[in-house]
Amino acid sequence: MILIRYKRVTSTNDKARVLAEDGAREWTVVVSEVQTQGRGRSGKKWQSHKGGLWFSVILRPRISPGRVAVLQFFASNATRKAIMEETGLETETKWPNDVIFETRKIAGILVESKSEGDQLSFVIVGIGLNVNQSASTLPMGATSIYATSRERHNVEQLMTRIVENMRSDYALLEAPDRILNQWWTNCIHKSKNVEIQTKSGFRNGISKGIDTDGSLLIEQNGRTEHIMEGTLTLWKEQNPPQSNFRAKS
Ligand code: BT5
Repeated sequence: MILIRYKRVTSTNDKARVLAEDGAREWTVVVSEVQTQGRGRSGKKWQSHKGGLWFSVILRPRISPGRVAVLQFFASNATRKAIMEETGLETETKWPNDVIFETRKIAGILVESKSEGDQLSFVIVGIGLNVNQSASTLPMGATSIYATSRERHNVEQLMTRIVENMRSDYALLEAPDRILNQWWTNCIHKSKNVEIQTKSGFRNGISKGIDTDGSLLIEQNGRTEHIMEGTLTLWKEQNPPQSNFRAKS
């Protein structure tokens, strides 16, 4: 691992992209104490104050561009496992890119990539994990390791463990069933009733699994639908919206 540390950047994904364009090697990692323009999917803001872990990993996997979504699940697995190994907290995954403790979001993943024709040039895996921030500084629906356990942790140690976990599963990206199965086994909405807000409206159904293109399979009235993109809400019981989980995507 080649580690590049900053105190303050706009986004570690931006820094990593410039390095990747310049030919940086796989497993080059950019980490920053603060991000001034940390981002999530579709331009959403990612709050990145001091105390959290904000980093990006440059990868050049030999997979087709159509399979790049698998890296979200790969990175979520590595993050969930590292949290368990380093802190003992049991978290769960939520489609497509969240790690959840109980009902709150503790980590998010942002995968960005560049391809030329049917060749993937590079992938930037951006990971944000709330570590030592107190609850009052976190956005609604979020938690941190400290807010949950009252224990402070070394952010770089957590980062190293996440990267090690990614390395040990890296070869699985070419035949990703094990990555997807592991993600699904630890998924918070496995076989549960969910609602997904998509660009074309809301979809409801029982979440049944994920496909190798990253889409979520939901079943309603015996029909299975693939959802490519959206924000998922999990209903605890069958009576929305009073019992809505507050974790946001
Ligand atoms: C994500 O997006 O969850 C991806 C977050 C990726 C952050 C990392 S940090 C290192 C790298 N550099 C970056 O600039 N990004 C990556 P999404 O699923 O779109 O969720 C965004 C939503 O999460 C926001 O709209 C808020 O509701 C919520 N949110 C914002 N900041 C949060 C935080 N610190 N903890 C938990 N939730 C947060």
